Amino acid sequence: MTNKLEALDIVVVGAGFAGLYAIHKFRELGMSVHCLEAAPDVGGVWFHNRYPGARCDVESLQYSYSFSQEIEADWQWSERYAAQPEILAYINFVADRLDLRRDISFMARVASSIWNADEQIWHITTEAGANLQARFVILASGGLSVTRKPDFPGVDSFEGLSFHTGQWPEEPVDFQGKRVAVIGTGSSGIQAVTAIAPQVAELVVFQRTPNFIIPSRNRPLDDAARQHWAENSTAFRARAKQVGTLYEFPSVGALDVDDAARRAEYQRRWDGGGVNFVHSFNNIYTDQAANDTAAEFVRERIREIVNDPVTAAKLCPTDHPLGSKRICVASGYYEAFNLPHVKLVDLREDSLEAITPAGVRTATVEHEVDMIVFATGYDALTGALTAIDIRGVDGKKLSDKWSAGPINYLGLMTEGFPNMFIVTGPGSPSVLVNMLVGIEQHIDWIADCIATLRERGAASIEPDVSAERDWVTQVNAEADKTLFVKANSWYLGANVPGKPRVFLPYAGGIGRYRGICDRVAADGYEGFRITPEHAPGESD
Ligand code: N01
Repeated sequence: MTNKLEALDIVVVGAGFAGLYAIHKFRELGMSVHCLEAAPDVGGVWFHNRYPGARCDVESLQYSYSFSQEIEADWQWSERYAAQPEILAYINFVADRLDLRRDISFMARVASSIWNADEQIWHITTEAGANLQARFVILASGGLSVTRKPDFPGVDSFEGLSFHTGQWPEEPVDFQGKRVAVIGTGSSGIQAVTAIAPQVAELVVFQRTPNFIIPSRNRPLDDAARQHWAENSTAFRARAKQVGTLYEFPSVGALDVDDAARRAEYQRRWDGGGVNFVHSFNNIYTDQAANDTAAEFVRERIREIVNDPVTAAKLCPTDHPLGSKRICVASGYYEAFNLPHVKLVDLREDSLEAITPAGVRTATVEHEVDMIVFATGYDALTGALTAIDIRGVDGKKLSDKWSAGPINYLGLMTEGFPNMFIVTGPGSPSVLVNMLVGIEQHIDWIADCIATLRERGAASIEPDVSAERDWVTQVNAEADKTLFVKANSWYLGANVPGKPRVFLPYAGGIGRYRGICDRVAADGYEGFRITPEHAPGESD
């Protein structure tokens, strides 16, 4: 990559869904934009998550861009829930269609981003030593892009093949006839187990926390379903801007109806499949007693499906409310434990002591395997941001500022780091809504903001300290209204030792969040400090 010595208007970090839309959007505004991507091609998490069974649990028709009717009309999804190869093909289709690659440098992992207050310019450096300058930096580096492999003793001593679901190799992995360990039973682990189980000679699943897993009921999309979407897409997309994903949102609580009606509703949604189950009643996320009824319904299904009662009991989640850890979706997961060669190890009974050259050793036994799949998650929402050496006003480091939690305003910016925008990071609805809806809302808002600064001849923007303090309070207050705070989840950073325990996403909903962001903009960017062009350094 050649160095660009003249300052660009925009540098975008990351060429996933968010970064690609950002390139398109800023080009449309006539701005110079360049994107830096660590991977060899576009796709973000969908480039890396090639593990068997990887599939999105937001329906494909909704998990797609809405900004271009032409793109929507020219792409056909084949299944209700698209698998990773199809999502990656879609992302490539969009990149080609909009000719985005000419403004992307691949294999260009950003090492640092340093603000120069005199020039009011960001200086960005890649690990390979390329340098860029830009007035604005858009961090579209992904909320679930920094994988986490626990520091198990001997973790690197294994002599077989090992993989992390989030860094899966491009070449196919042959599981046929192999003995395989899967460590971790979140969304990635359970999908991998479901896909791998029929292929292998032996599968050992290492579970620390059992999760609630709803069947997906995936199926091919027929012409009628596609036509229904096409005919209604304007209305559907408008509604999605308010609710995120188009689930059925009821107006009654789980305890407002009698037992028979409640069970019937759970059964209907279980049979329908997907995350829609969590929205069976309007208080599943907020009322423990209501949540208990949904949780017990799922536990009954587990006991019904899994033949061995001891294994079924281990698979039943009891230590957190349903949905307070990200709900999982896959058909066939519980059924896999009825296969004679699939075994569950409950790490709460028999702790994981070490990875050995031959496999995985627990307190009681060494499980010898040919392959280990680490499905152990991510340093979510903040990991990709603090991994970059970002220094703002007076050389202040982002990682220092966020050492006790990611202080920010609207999830979009943080004080002391002018002209640096974060896409779907902490403090925004991000992972709690359909990512595509959140991404488009963010990029559109940021683009309007930057266009307004240009019109006003302003040089920089950053939040007020008081505005970000109030926003953090609001984010915490929204979380406290929910049961999310009752689980040790990655939403709270609880999966990363030493990470501050702070509920990271904004739980107030995308509709309310959108309203707040729009109002802030309409009120002249209330809570932000805007520095005029002719007064460099004034924001210090
Ligand atoms: O990661 P996770 P993921 N010893 O953090 C276990 C999205 N996504 O990659 O729960 C033993 O959820 C850990 O155990 P515990 C989605 O938002 C979406 O699965 O911490 N076990 C857990 O079981 C999702 O939520 C889709 O006790 C250890 C697992 O590893 C997010 O990505 C598909 C351990 C990690 O689960 C992340 O999902 C895939 C240790 N030391 C992903 N450390 C779809 O759309 C961790 N674990 C369908």
